[in-house]
Amino acid sequence: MSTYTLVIGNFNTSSWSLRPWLGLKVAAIPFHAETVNLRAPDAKAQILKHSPSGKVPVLLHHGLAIWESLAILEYIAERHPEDQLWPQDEKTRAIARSVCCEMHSGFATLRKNCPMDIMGRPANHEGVDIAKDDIQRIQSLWEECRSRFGKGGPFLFGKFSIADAMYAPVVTRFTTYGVKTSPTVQTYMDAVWSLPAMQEWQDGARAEVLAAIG
Ligand SMILES: N[C@@H](CCC(=O)N[C@@H](CS)C(=O)NCC(=O)O)C(=O)O
Repeated sequence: MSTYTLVIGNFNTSSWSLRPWLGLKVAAIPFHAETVNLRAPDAKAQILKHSPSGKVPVLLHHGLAIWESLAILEYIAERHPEDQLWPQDEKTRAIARSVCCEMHSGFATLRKNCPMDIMGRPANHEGVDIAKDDIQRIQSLWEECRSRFGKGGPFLFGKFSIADAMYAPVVTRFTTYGVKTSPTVQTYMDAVWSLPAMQEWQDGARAEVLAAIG
């Protein structure tokens, strides 16, 4: 039986929830997902029952509540070293952490103007132009990771790592808003989308959106 409970928000829109959920799924670590509909009037009260920050995701484990997506992924990586959720080489791992921190603390213009909306496909979304500097930085970051560290597989550091979990919501945004990508970036995005766990998350988003329109 799983000892982890991950409290998450909506599949279609909760970008921070997707990150640890994907890490746990790809590493095949059993967990129970408890969802909170962030649009419900009592959403804040529901979250506050578990999370001191009043935000999701939060991981519940043996009486501990661990909040903040990156802290959750770090906790999982420490408890399951055999899953190699960080690159094994010390210097490469340091770069992977930089890449993750840049996502966790940055790209506010992209996050604000191109919010995650997995099932949406708005035409000519003006947010793409507003966020062009963030989009350019992310694409060059992905290209650099792929060329310097990507030899062992299709992900940023070859094998799937926490860096891919952190950027998965950006992959969905680029798809939703039809962002123009280089061939290298497109190939990377295809690899993320072809993860069975991404398909499962997308199925959750589809079901949620269909339920909302009745
Ligand atoms: N820095 C946090 C961000 C968490 C966050 O903003 N979560 C959103 C959902 S994606 C949330 O809980 N929103 C509900 C609210 O603020 O009331 C993390 O990395 O986990």
